[in-house]
Amino acid sequence: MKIQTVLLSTVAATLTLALAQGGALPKLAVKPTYRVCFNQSEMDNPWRLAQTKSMQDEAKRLGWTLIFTNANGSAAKQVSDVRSCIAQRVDAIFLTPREQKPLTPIVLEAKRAGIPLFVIDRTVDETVAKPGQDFVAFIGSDFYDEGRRAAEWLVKQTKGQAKIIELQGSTGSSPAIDRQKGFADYIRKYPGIKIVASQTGNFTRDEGRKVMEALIQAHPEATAVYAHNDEMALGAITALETAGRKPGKDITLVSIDGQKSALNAIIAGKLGATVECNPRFGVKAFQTLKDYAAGKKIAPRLVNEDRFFDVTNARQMLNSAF
Ligand code: GYE
Repeated sequence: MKIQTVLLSTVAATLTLALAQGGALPKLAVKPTYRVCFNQSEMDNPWRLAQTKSMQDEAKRLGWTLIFTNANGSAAKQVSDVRSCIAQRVDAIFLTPREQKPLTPIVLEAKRAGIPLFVIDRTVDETVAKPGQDFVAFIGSDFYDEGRRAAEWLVKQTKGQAKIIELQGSTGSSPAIDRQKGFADYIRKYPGIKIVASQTGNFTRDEGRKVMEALIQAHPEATAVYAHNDEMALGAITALETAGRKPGKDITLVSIDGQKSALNAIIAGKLGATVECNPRFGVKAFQTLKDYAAGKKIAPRLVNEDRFFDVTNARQMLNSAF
């Protein structure tokens, strides 16, 4: 490396660090109502719809003004959505970052602008922007553990023998990264369990179906599917049936989210199990904001409790699923 490059990258690293670590979190006054932003990443599956509804319902119940933006699956649009919330001087921001890295600098920008920001559902790059330091808190599920739980079920169900096709979530998103890792770390100690192919289906049913169409052609030996969300698992079921396979019989599927249609697929014997990922954030997110304004100590990570659904409880839990 040339000396200038070394110097430049050192300056850049120091700057990032200074920006990330400078100063306390912005304060929030106690008020009867607030004007807050909710910056959603996309609205293309039941999970997102349920999450948005839960935020809107709670804002309505409290009589707060909720400015809602939808990035339509574009990290760049989401950055400008947050920036426009900063420009509007809202009281606080709830951000559900589509991807980790591209959404990290804007979190630091909100802090510099004096606006408290809550990261909900997915997270940012926490080595650069830290919960409790650069943003108030992360509220969401433990995605690593969701991946681990899916693996644990699959290993048991297949008695330690499986050739797995993995359908990953949106590339660069924290649930895709952590669900991949939690699963991979767990299966490492089982020599009979192998991932034969892994590709992104972008968390959508249609892409899940298309990707599975191609992968099952290339890997007819597959005996299991691990999908990072239910929508992709449901798409995969369609693709597998078209290819003449029998989901639930000659191929075992496990996924994550716990939406109603997935529970119905479990009842129909096609999907094996799904780890819940609770999308109902409204009450918790708004309560955390109120606690923060009141000066209470907020834990940097507020982790949601997630249930687990399989043939033993799907029918009974159906009504409580989203
Ligand atoms: O699993 C998926 C959604 O970020 C946890 O995103 C969320 C995930 C969820 O699109 O269905």
